[in-house]
Amino acid sequence: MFSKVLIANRGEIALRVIAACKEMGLKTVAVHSEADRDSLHVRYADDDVCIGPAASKQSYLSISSIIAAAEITGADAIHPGYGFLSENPHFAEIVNECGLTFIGPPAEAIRLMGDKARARETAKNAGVPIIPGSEGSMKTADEAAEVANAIGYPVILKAAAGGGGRGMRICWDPSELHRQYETARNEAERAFGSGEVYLEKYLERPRHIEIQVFADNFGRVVALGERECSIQRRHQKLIEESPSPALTDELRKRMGDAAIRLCQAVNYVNAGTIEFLFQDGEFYFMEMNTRIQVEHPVTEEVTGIDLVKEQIRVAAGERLTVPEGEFRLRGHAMEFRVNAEDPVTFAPNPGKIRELHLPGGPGVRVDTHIYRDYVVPPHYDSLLAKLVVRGKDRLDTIARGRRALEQFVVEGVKTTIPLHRAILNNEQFIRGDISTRFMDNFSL
Ligand code: MV4
Repeated sequence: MFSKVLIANRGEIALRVIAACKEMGLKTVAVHSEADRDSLHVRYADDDVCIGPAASKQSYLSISSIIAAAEITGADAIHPGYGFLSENPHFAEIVNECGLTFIGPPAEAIRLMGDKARARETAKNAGVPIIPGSEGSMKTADEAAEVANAIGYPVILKAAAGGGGRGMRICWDPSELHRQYETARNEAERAFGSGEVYLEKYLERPRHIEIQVFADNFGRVVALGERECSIQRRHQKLIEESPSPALTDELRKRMGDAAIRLCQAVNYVNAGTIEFLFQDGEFYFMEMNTRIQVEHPVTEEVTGIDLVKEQIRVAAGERLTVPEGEFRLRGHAMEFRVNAEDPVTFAPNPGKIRELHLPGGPGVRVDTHIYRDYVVPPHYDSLLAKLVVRGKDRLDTIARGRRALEQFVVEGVKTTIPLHRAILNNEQFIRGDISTRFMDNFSL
C-alpha cells in the first residue's frame, strides 16, 4: 500500500479523495493554485504545495509542477480526480515513468477510449451493441453521405477526439450533409487538434444510462449497476439516479455484461464508466469514461461500496473487495448538482458565500468544499456541492430530496437549488418519464 497520496485536483473531489486516504491511514498532499490558498483541501491535507497561478493551464494542468510537488513531498501515488488531467494518457505515463503510481487505468486504455471512433469499433468487436453508423472515422464527405444514406436520416456527426457533447452536428436530410461534414471537421480540428469525425444515426429521444465498472489486476471485472443521467442541460448533468426507472433486472444484466466485455477487450483496470444511449428498450454504446465520475456517490449509496477506496486499493495492486456472487442494488439514490449559476440562464455566478446551511439527517449526504465566507473563484467549474439522498424506493427518495433541498441554504451566490426544487415537483419527472430532452422544455 502507498504511504502518501498526492491529489491533483481541487474542490469537493479533492476532499473526497482525502477522506478515503485518511480512513485508510494514508498521508495526503494537496496541490493548489494561487486562487485556492483558502480552500479546504489545502487545510485538510497533511502537506500542501502551491503549483502556480489561478489559470488551470498553469496550475492544475501543469504536469511538471505536479510531478515536482510529488517529488518534494515524497508522495508515492497520484489521484487525478475528474476533469483536469484525469483522462490525459500522457500524464498517466509520466507519473508511472517517474516511479509514482497513477491511481487510475493504464495509459493505453485511456488513450484508446479517448479516441471515440476507435472506442466504437472496439465496442463493436467486443459484441457490445453500437448505434448504426460509420466504421471508425470517415475520410470524405462522400463517404459520410454514403453511410448516412444507408442508415437513413437524421444522423449525427461527432468528433473522434471530442466527447461529452462537444463537437457534435445533427443532420436532418441529405442536402445538409456535405456542409455539416465540413463544419464538423473544421470545428473538431480547431477544438481538439484532430479533424476526425464519425457518424451515427441520431436518436431523437434517448435516455443516457451509464454502467459503473471496476476491474483489478487479477482479471476480475465487475459491473456495479447503472446511473440514469438524462436530466442535463448543455451537456452538464444536473440530476443522476440509480437505479434507472427504465431498466429491468434483465436489461441491467445485459448492459452490465456488455460493459464487462468491453473492459476485458481493452485490459481495463480501476474504475470506469460505460455510457449508453437507451431508446425503445434497446441500449447502444456511446463512450467510455476512464475516470472516477462526479456522480459516483449515487452508485456508492446503492451498492455500499466506497469507489475511491477501491481505486486506491486496486492501484496498489490489491484485489477488489467487492463481494463475489449475486449482485443487486439496494434502495434508490439521487444526486443533485448544486452549482454557482443563475438557475434560469445557467450563467456562472462566482462570489462570496455569505450564509450557508447544509442539510443532514437520515439518508442525506453532502459532498462539498464550500463554507460560510468562502469565495467561489471564477476560474474553475461552478460545482459547489453534490446533494445525494437515499431512500427505500424512488418516491421515498424524491420526498427526501425535496426535504433536503428545502433545508439547503446558500446565500451570496445564485445556485441551481431552486431549479432542483421545481424539477422534483414536475409530474413527468416524478413518473420517471424522462429523456435527454427533458430540460429542453423545462424552465423556472
Ligand atoms: C447522441 C444523441 C443522439 N443520437 N448520439 C451528447 C453527449 C455526447 N456524449 C453524445 N451526445 C448525444 N449523442 C446519437 N447517435 C444525443 C446526444 C445527446 C445527449 C446524450 C446524453 C445526454 C444528454 C444529451 C443531450 C443532447 C444530445
